[in-house]
Amino acid sequence: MTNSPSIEITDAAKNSHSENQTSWRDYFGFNTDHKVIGIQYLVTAFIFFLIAGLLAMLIRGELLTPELNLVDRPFYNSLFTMHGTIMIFLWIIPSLSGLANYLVPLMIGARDMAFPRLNAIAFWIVPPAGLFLLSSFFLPGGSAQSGWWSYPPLSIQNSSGHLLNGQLFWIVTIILLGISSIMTAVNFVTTIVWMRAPGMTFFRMPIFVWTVLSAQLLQLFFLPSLTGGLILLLFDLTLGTSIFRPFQGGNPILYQHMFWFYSHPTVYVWALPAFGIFSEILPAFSRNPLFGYRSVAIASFGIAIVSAFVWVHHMFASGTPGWMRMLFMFTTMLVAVPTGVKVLAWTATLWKSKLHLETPMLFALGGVVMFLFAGITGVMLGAVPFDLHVNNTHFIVGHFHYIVYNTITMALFGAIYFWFPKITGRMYAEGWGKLHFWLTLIGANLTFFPMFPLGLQGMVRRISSYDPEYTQWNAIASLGAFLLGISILPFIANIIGSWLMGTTASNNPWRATGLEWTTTSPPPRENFAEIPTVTFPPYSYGQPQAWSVDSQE
Ligand code: HEM
Ligand SMILES: [Cu+2]
Repeated sequence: MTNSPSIEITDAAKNSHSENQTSWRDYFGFNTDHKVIGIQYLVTAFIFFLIAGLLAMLIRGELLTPELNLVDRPFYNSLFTMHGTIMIFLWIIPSLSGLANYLVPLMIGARDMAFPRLNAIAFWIVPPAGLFLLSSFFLPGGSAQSGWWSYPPLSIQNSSGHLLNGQLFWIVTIILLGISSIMTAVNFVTTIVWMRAPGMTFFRMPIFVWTVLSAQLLQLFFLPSLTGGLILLLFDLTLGTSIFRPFQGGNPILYQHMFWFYSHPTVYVWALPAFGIFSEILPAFSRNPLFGYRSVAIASFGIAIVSAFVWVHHMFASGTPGWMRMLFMFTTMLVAVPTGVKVLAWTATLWKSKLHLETPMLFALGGVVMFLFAGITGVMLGAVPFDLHVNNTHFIVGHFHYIVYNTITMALFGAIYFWFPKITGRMYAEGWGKLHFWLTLIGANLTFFPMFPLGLQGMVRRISSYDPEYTQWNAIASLGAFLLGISILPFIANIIGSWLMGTTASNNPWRATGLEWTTTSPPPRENFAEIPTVTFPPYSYGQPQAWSVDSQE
């Protein structure tokens, strides 16, 4: 018994490959296998992560001491703009697309994504777009310098002329990456709705699949707002229109709405899959079913829906009228409800169980605890009076790095260790993994915690020199950042070394319950010898064989 849409896939697969083995050459070409594309995304994104990380080291190097001594001011502006842009659009988003690409078809019992060629096209937009953005460093006048939001009028005013070449490159890059992301979103939503194996009802899907579905629906609905805003910005920049130009009757606040209407929901495009990762790893390493599975699944949609109505909390200080501030303060606080459901479910899953503290579990536990800091400071920022006090200070930078590094990047590392045996057929080295975890946890807190007191004391963000009173906390943050830089080395050594010569992994080394663990490690070209029929709910630890396929272990 197979479901009908998989016929198209089998065709696509036949065109590109007939045998089951993937060779290293496949990774450098146009390949339609979702697993190859998943790895292409992950490796590409990781390279951009290293580049943006180097830019962060330069930023923290400059901020090590109060004086301006490493770079000049325009280049500092380039640094934080490119760091933020690359980290978001070329690390977080593509790495999560890569992970979801690899896992979702396996988890729902499909042979590939719904549109394999579209999938490959979407990927192949990313590396050239990223290189195009990087090349803007070498333009006369350098890269874009107006921050990752590119607010007008700063991003379009023609004071030096040069500034704008970099800005042009920036806008074109983000439009291209947006087109790629829309293709990806169409593909995931179609795949999850139509390609599930027999018996894989919505409420038997692993939570990771739920979170990908809700995140990709957000992409589909809200990304057009950013792309539209950027096209209008491009008009103002190149054609001399005045849509956002305040002195010629344009409205710069309109851009802020178009930007944040997407860019708040996008925070959940990153965070939801991270929650999905926690929801896979915590049950596997406590050998417990996920507590409150249905509530967690529904909460993913709850978070997605509420997150669509909070964007004005980024504009509390933009002359927003009082009633609107109150309204969006309320909706912002509301996000804590479905999020709280998840945190409670994770805690209850761990309750009174024996924890197996291998590297993926350490990263998941660390990520959940760090998320508490991120979430609590987020609710604090949702309160208008508090936000107005710390607006545009390092408190904000601290808050969102607890999300993007300490929660999401930690979750991604946990996911890579967790599924490494499945992806490569080999085990990683546990000792190196643990070293990576502890260096990350210590480094990340040393780097980002000092930003809270600094912000409360009034140190604004996006400045390259500061008053001597801020020296101590900044020195700690910079040393922490260098430690964080070092923490990546054991990771790289482990991944490359283990991939080449790690011990062979069994099909299900963690005794986890997802469908992906029932096939071989690595899985064959079309994932399953025979499409499985699902008869059990997910996370059925302590139950008999959950799937009606032969267990190969
Ligand atoms: C490698 C560790 C990292 C360090 C040491 C670091 C450090 C910093 C610092 C110091 C700033 C503030 C610059 C300023 O305001 O003058 C900053 C800004 C920023 N970072 Fe990071 N960061 C790291 C990782 C990340 C990650 C993983 C993301 C993921 C999305 C990210 C996204 C951003 C964004 C969006 C900005 C704002 C840029 C702007 O103001 O336009 N960072 N980072
Ligand atoms: Cu927001």
